[in-house]
Amino acid sequence: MPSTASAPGDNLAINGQRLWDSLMEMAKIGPGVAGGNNRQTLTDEDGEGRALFQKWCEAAGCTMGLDQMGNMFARREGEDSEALPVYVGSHLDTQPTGGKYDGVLGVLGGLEIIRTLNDLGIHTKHPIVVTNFTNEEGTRFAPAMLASGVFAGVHTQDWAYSRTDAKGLKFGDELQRIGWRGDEETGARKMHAFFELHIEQGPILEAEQKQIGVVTHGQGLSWTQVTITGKESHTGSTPMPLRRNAGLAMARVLELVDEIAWSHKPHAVGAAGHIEIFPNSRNVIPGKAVFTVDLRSPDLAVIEDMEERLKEGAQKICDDMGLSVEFEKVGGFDPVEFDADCVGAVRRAAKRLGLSHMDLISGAGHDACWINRVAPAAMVMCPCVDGLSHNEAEEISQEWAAAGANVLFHAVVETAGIVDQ
Ligand code: HGY
Ligand code: MN
Ligand code: MN
Repeated sequence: MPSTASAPGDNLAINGQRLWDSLMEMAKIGPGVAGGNNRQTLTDEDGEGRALFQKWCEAAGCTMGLDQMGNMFARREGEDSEALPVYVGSHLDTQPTGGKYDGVLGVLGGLEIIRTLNDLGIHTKHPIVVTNFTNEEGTRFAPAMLASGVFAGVHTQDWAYSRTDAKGLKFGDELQRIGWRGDEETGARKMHAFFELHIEQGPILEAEQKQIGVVTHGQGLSWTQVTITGKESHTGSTPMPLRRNAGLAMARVLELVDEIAWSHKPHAVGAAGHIEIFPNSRNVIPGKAVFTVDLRSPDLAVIEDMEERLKEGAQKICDDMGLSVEFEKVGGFDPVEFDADCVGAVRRAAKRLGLSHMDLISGAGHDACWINRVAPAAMVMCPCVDGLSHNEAEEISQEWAAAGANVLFHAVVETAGIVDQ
């Protein structure tokens, strides 16, 4: 990583109230039913959120770019226009029962850096680009981090365009429909570095009473879609020995997933968040069950062991019950170690600002996990109340948001290099 010029003075800070107001303004788009958000990727609400973000970026003097995956780029010029930009961002799409801060804090925290540099009249050597990555959540179109994955060369764009949602609508068609399919070749942009601010989405920072997480690693993820096929029949007149109950087999497999994850305590985790049962009628024995098993660990060997035991165990359960089972890997990435220089910039910023901080392994996946393959990357985390996320009750304090954005500001500006202030 190229050397950095002077870091910003520790008196330099973002405008926490403006950041908070922008978060609340964005939260009005695609509201949930319980105070959070349902702004799923490539919906009209996602399009509205993109338009608001673009309006704000243009008002801050940025020039906008858009690639063929709908990734958005808001560029603030640097003194050296040839220098590779420092990128900073995250995602604006949410879960169906999402919170107001997951992803959004990272995008609007990046915008707040631009707004603050404008206020202070600071010029940086490297340009700075604020980024919104499409479909980080992977909830409507699997896998998660789809567009940052294409940007990093992990997925082909054609494969990404072919991904379908529960109604059979294709990613590429939906991106076109909402009018956010750009012309830029995805991944053609080269980065000097990438920084992402994100809420922790777990309980550690709050429990340890730390304001900042210096994210050194991201745990790995494996998504296996399991399809179990039995036989529909009457729930009343079918004798127990004759039943081929896909729902029961799924329940036994989910019990097995829990056991496997616990066997690798304290770090491994496992569950299924996506579950579909067919025909889902009150008086029909389920003939089919389709569900996605989400397995995670900071240790790749553990992930591989859990995947193997899932397949072996599920196959035995189904064989014993006279049902068939198929497995499809629908997402995953290896554990990530972030760039030491970028992590150092985050840690120096937290120290300079006198904020309590600790090293952290990210439990959730993030766009930075893929971008780390094509550019030096690091993450800043702030606590969230009760560690809760992917729930409309997700909450952070204004102070936590400002502290995280200040560390992001200092790390980004130190890396971009200050020319004058
Ligand atoms: O699944 C994840 O870890 C991320 O929230 N998309
Ligand atoms: Mn996120
Ligand atoms: Mn999320």
